[in-house]
Amino acid sequence: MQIGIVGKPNVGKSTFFSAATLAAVEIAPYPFTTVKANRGVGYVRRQCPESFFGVHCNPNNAKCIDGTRFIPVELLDVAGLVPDAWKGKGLGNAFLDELRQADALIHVIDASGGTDSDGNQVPVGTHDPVEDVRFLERELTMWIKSILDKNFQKTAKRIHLEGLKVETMLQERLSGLGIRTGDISSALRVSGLGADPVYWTDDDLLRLSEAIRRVSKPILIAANKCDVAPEENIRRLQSLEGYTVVSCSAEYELALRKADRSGAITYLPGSRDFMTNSGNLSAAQVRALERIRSFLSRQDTGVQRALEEAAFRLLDLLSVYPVEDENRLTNHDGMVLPDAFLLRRGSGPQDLAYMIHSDIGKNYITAINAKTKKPVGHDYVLNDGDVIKIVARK
Ligand SMILES: Nc1nc2c(ncn2[C@@H]2O[C@H](COP(=O)(O)OP(=O)(O)O)[C@@H](O)[C@H]2O)c(=O)[nH]1
Ligand SMILES: [Mg+2]
Repeated sequence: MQIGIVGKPNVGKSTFFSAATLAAVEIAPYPFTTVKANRGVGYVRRQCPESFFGVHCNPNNAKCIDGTRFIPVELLDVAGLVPDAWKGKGLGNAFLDELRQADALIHVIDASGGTDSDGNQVPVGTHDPVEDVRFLERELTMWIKSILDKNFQKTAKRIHLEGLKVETMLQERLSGLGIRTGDISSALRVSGLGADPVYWTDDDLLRLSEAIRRVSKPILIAANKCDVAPEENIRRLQSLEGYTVVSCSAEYELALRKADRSGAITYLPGSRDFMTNSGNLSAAQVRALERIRSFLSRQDTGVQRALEEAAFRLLDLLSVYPVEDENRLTNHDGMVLPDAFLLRRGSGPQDLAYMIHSDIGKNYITAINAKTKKPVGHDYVLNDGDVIKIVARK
């Protein structure tokens, strides 16, 4: 699963990204951590099934603290988006192309209204953050439309003359955009378009692009800089229809995680409290921590919650634990409940098998539910917290 952190310059994307990817506890390096500088791993929390089984887990791809599993998700810090990026302005299409593989977006907004449309600093309260929401929607929609527009008439004629399926053509054009089969059909349905694209107008294509954006790149709004934002701005963002909005202070979350790292405090991401450990903090550090503590008495910093809302609300993901021995709950090295995977709701055991390895997916026979110790039925769909042994042909 990949979540893109997007927004115009200076809203706090990199701060959010650094905070979310600064592991509070030492975690084994995950394969994709080294891919690129702007890629990193964040963690979403789920209750570990260890308590259900009365065992103690040995996590491999994550950490488990007091029965809470921190499960990895890949995060992508995307360079600042400026108006008309879809036409190639600024980093333009390079920026947008980075988003191709993203399953969901966290749109970081300066809710304080202290950053103008181009990312310049302006006095707090002078820019309307709701404008930024519409701006990103438009950039993404126009980007998708520009992909559909290329040689559209020619392709439409071919479909018309040869009686081809329009879904196939759209799927081809949008391949690499992380769009699932089914999403295209539902986008076509929503936009009320006929099967023959020769008759589609430019407006039709715009509506279709809009519908495709909604299904393929769901957006969560992180109303950032809420530590300095006027209350009114947060309220207006929260009342936007069709959006999940999380008010955030990426700066406070980063400060807390750094202080935790240094040993000055003990802080668990997402919590509303921390413990001060060291007596030799400077007066300035003490004041900063007190300011954050008073902020936490009103709300958490929002960073952890934003990731979890994106994973579990927008993407509707489930956590599933594959094991090789359904009685001991171990992998081949004897580690108990080693890995947690995130899958979309509606996935079956064979989807899990494919995630582990394509060969295991191909050779899949059945699966055993470790909670019941019984093979699952043919049309079994996975539940959150399932522990599954895959049975595959050797
Ligand atoms: N008050 C406040 N400032 C923040 C917050 N997050 C980021 N900033 C500041 O906003 C500026 C831009 O942050 P940066 O992460 O570089 O933004 P980016 O260009 O979107 O990556 C920096 O001065 C940050 O310290 C926040 O939650 N609250
Ligand atoms: Mg940045």
